[in-house]
Amino acid sequence: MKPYAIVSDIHAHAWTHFATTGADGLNTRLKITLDELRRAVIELQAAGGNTLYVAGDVFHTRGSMDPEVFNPTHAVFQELADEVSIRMIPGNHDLKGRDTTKLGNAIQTIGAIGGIEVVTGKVGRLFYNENVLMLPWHATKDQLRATIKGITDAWSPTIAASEVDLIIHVGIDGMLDGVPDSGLSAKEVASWGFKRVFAGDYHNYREAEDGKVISIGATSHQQWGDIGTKAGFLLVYPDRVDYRASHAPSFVELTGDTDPNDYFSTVDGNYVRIRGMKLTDAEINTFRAELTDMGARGVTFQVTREVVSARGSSTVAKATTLDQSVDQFVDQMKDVDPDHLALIKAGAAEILATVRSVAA
Ligand SMILES: [Mn+2]
Repeated sequence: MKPYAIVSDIHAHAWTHFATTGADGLNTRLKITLDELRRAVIELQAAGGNTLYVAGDVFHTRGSMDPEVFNPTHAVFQELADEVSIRMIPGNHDLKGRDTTKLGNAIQTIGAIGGIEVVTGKVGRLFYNENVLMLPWHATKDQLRATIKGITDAWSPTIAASEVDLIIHVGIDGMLDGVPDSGLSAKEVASWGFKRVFAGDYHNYREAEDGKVISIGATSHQQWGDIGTKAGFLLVYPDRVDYRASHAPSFVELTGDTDPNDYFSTVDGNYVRIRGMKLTDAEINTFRAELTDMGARGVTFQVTREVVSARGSSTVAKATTLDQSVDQFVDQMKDVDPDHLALIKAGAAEILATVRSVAA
C-alpha cells in the first residue's frame, strides 16, 4: 500500500533569531524550513507515494508578503510539483482576513503552478484517489461545524464519511500543552464520523481518540514556544500513520534542573536556551563555548546575572504592571479570533521574559 504525505504549519519566514543570510541571499532558517519540505517529498516517493497534502500556514506573516520569502517558497513548490501532486488549504496565517478567500490568501498563486491545487471553496474538495476531503480555514468553529454537517448530510448514503480522511486547519483541545481549551474537543471531532481527521494549527504531532484525530504538527520548530513539541510530517497509509520527525534544529532548554549528562544529547544540532541559573559574565562565556563545542546551533542565556544591584524589587513591581497592561491591551484587540487571545498573551509574556533577561 502506498501512502500519501501531509505537512502543515511550514511558517516560511525570514526569521532573525539564529539566522544569517546565506551565500545565495536566502535566510538560513528559511532554507532549513524549505529543505524539510523537500525531504518530505523525497521520503514520500521512497515509500512509493505521489501525493502531498499541505494543511495550511505555508507562510508565517499574515497579510503582508516578503518577496525574499515568497519567491524561494514558490520556487520550491514549483520544483516539488514536478515530482508529486500537491493539494493545499490556506491556514489562518495565510489569510489577510478572518475567513478564506481567493483574493486574500497568500498561497493562491502557488495554486497556479501545474500539479498544485489550492482548495478555497467553502465546502472544500473531495479527492477521490486517496478519499481525502480538504476543507479550508473557517472564521469560526460554528461555521466549520455547519459546513461539515452539510457535507456529510449531502453525501449520505452514497459516500460514507467513515471511508474518508478529513484534512483541516483548526485547533483541537488537548493537542498542544499549555494552550487553554477553546471548545473543539477531539471527542467532538471524532464524532463527525470520518475515518481519520488530520488537523494543522497547533504545532505538535499528537493523536487522540484511538488515532482517529491527529494533530499534524509543524514541519520544523520555529520559536521557544515549540520546546518539547513534535515537529515533522506524516506518511498516511490506509491502515496506519507514520510520523517522521523533523531533521531541522529544535528549540531546546537547559535549566538548573537538567542533568549535565543530558547536555550533549539535548543541545547537539539545536537552538539552546539557558534558564533558571545564576551565572557571572565569565561563566556565561565559558558555558556558551562548551555548548557550541557540543554542537549547539545557537545559544541564548536568559539567566540571572551574578552581579546584581539593589534594582531587583522595584523592577519586579514595575514589570508586573507592564504584564497586566499588555494582557489588558490584548483583551481589547478587536480583529483577533477570541480563541487565540490566550496564545497571544502567552507570546507577549514570552517576549517580555526575553527582553528582561540578560542579553548575553
Ligand atoms: Mn500555524
